[in-house]
Amino acid sequence: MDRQTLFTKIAAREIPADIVYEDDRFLAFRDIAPQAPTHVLVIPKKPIESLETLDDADAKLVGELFVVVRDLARQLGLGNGYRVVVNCGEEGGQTVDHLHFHLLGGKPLKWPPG
Ligand code: D5M
Repeated sequence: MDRQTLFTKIAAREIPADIVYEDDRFLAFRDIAPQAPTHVLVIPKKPIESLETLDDADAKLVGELFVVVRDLARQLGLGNGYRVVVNCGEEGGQTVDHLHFHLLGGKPLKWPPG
């Protein structure tokens, strides 16, 4: 059986979330602790642990995830720009062991992040 994570539980509707997009392979929902006016997490439903453990065989899946992110940014009105972030590992600030892309926008974002 596939590994369960907080995010697979959201996908299974075992934990509530504000879902903004879903198809058979991907899910997007609003972050519970938004760091920008728009802050959405986009995940593959496949429970890939992190970018670090990504299989080469999943490269196409991740490329397609980027297309979902692009389309969502358009749908969510982020025409003035946005940021996509993947936190990886402890020092990268990853707190949920299920690959996720943060889509942030709706205000001018500062650089660099902390
Ligand atoms: O990002 C993990 C993100 O997951 C962090 O920004 C909070 C968010 N989070 C945690 N629990 C939930 C629920 N239940 N709904 C929505 N968002 C959630 P990381 O890059 O791993 O630090």
